[in-house]
Amino acid sequence: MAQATPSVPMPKSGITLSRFIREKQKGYSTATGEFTGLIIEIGHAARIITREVRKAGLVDILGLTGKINVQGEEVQKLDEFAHHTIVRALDHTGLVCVMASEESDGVIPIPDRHPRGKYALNFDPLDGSSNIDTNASIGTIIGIHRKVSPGGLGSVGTREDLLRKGSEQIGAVYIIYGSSTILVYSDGHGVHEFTLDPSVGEFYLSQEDIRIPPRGKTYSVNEGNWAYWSDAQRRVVDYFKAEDKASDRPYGLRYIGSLVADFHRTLKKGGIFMYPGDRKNPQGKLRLLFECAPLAFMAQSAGGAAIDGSTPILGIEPAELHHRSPLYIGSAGDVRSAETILTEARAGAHVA
Ligand code: P6P
Repeated sequence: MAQATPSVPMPKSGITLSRFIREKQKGYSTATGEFTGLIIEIGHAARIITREVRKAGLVDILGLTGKINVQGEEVQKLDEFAHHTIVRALDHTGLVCVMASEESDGVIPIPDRHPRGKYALNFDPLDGSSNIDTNASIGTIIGIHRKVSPGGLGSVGTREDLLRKGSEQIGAVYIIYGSSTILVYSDGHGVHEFTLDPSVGEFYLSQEDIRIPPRGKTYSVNEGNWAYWSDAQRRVVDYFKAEDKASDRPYGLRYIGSLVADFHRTLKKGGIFMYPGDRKNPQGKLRLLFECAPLAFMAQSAGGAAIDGSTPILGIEPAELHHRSPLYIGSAGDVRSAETILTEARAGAHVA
């Protein structure tokens, strides 16, 4: 007697990352399975980094390497480990032609001994690393481009494949190493979240097609920089703090100081995350290619928005690999409110 199909639907937890993305990609006539393979390899790297992050409190992997990265920041051992893990997981797959990382000065070529593929990756291997020692969530951010430099498939990738507008990305991934490890990816058609079951070593679908609410109830910014902000930026924060029942204000303030964690909350619950430019850093602190553009791609795919204060993040032409940009990202309505205040303040300043 065949087992009757259980009346209880298969729990979403039964859908693995590889099964989900294979079935999704089958729906695309031009899919070759290479994007699928790339995401699965990234998932493998995420599991290895998870293991080290979980051990970090136990093994002598905390503390500093004594090295300084291109940003002038001390490189933590876990940063370096995450960087090398991602490079090693991808460089031999024949899926990638070139990479660039927040931890590398220039481009990362694929060694001649390995085949080269059609994807070019910009990534921040371990964002929020200043939080490593406090056990706060940290994460990996990856932007995916298709090769455009001459030479055809299998040829060497160059910085031309990486130094591009965010609107040319064909995918983005971020991973959060928190109370659990979450992997979120988008190929431009929806944003999907997977949670790692460490007992099985598999990522299982936890939310399909995430949509950012048109407005939220929180704003997220480091108010400790108030003294360095422009009047326009102060007006934006005053707006979200002001009482106005009709627009559900004041908003609550949530700020973890780890971009992937602050963004993930904003993606799921709505609201706005801001890292503005200020007197100390006119272009802000965040990197366009390794942080802002991949998350802007994700936000747009989920119905949200991302600007630098006036221009869509996805429309910015990067000047160099480590280009920095101010970032306002989250619910379309809240980003629009911030943009209106900034624009009016600039016009007013202009008139004055
Ligand atoms: P601040 C972490 O160092 C980071 O790069 C992002 O993850 C985070 O959003 C931001 O910097 C926090 O910066 O100046 O508020 O500590």
